[in-house]
Amino acid sequence: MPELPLLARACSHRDRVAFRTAKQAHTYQNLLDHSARLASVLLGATDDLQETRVALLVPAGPAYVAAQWAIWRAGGIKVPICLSATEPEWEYALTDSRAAIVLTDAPMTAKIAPLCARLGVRLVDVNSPSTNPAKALPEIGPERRAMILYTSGTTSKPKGVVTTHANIQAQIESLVTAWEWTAADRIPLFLPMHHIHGIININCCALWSGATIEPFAKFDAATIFDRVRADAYTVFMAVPTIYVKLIQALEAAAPADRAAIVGGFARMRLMVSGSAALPASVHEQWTALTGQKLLERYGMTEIGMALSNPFHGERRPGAVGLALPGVEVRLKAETGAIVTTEEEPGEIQVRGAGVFRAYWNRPEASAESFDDGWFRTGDMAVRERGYYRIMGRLSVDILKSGGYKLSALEIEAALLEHPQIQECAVIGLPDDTWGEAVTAVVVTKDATPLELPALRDWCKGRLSVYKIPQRLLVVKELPRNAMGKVTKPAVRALCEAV
Ligand code: MCA
Ligand code: AMP
Repeated sequence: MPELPLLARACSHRDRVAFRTAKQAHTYQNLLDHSARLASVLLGATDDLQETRVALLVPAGPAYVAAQWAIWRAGGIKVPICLSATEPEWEYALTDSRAAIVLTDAPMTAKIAPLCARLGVRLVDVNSPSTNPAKALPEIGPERRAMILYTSGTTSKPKGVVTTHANIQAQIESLVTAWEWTAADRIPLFLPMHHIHGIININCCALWSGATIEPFAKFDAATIFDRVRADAYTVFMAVPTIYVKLIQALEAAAPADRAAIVGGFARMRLMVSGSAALPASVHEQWTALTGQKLLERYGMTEIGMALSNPFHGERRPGAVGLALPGVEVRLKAETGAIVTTEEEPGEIQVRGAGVFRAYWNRPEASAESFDDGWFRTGDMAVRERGYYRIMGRLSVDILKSGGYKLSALEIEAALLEHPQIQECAVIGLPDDTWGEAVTAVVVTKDATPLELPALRDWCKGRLSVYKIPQRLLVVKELPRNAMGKVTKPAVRALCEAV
């Protein structure tokens, strides 16, 4: 029997279906067997990977989970990387984490093999044949480091967020309890598998519970609608941009189709939104269309989920509810005092077993991000009629677009490599579909015109698609304060004026 609780629980559901695809059903036992074989391959001549970093480049599905469990069973740290990232972005994650192995599948092998060869990283296929004889697997304690997730912040390059097995278990148990997951649940999974939303909230919670996941290579409204009208799901989780896209697609559907699809949504026991602010208008539109009251929650890579509207009780549009089980939340005012009354804003600070261990190899950033044992989220909130409401972020250099957290500084650094760009400032402007649209305000080196399509083309291969500016404003000079520093509020005002 495997030691890790997540795997022990999988054993207790061994005959249930963990993944269902259009072609096949995969039981929990299939995943356990696959992961044991692969753990043996990863171990090779060693008995324990001893926290070796293993990058994971596999789409959502049974092979992803087999690989994740194999890394953990062999004693490694899983570093999931973005399937659609550019080569420089992959290289950064592999070198920063000092990954020794990349685990991937046949379709991705050709894409990453040259980089692995250049960096001297071992490339392992997730479907490698088993070693003979199978190796004994090491004992894995809860305090062992399990995962590094790269997240953008106020530094130019993303930081690695390190969580232990105990942190991950706490994050899962909190949500399974709050949202009453059971083995009877069925959920689609179309979110990327290098972020908490896909990894923990959907994948790990479902598998902890013995539930069934339907994986998709990417989000596609028409595909999802076909399954929703067939009552394929009991639970649904997505980012606000996806709800906006679903509303647009539902409104465009023929009335008879729309009625059938809406019926499928209405019959689900839970629909969740998170990763970015859900506009109250979208919340209300969704209820008007489907009768479902979305449950909005708030979380962060460093802490998992922290605040949630209740499963039973009022789900208030524009609010994120209360602290989840096992999570302590406080607001700290600008004065340094802990907020004790309603209507007074403060920074959200979080404490609990799900809070990450540290940033990978960044002791100073790790120390700075805690305030007397509480994690400083950098998000402002206020309590109103009992519930927290998110007001925004402390840093203007962090954007959220399509549910992805982006660093303005990282995008600015990339744009400054452009031969025509002298100076630039990146901000997020409100956008009905994406939440925020990446907007670049630039000063060019000469009078040669710089157009958005050409700039976007140039960015391809350098930046992931969601980091590429959607809007461009060319100006003579960037607004600066008395100290000569570019001021982002003034940059925003400039954009709003045109
Ligand atoms: C893509 N496009 C964009 C953006 N992204 N345009 C503006 N802003 C963007 N952010 C454009 C592309 O350029 C392309 O344009 C077209 O949209 C289709 O691109 P594609 O990549 O196919 O888009 P998509 O597949 O429709 O993606 C939309 C998406 C995706 C499904 C909403 O962005 C997504 O999966 N987001 C979720 C991210 C997530 O899981 N975040 C959670 C992290 P053209 O057609 O002109 O080429 S946060 C987290 O984990 C915390 C803990 C939490 O609280 O949950
Ligand atoms: P990430 O680092 O990608 O995990 O993103 C975490 C950030 O997403 C948080 O710090 C918030 O700024 C934002 N976020 C997540 N959920 C919500 C929400 N329900 N409302 C507003 N912002 C959110």
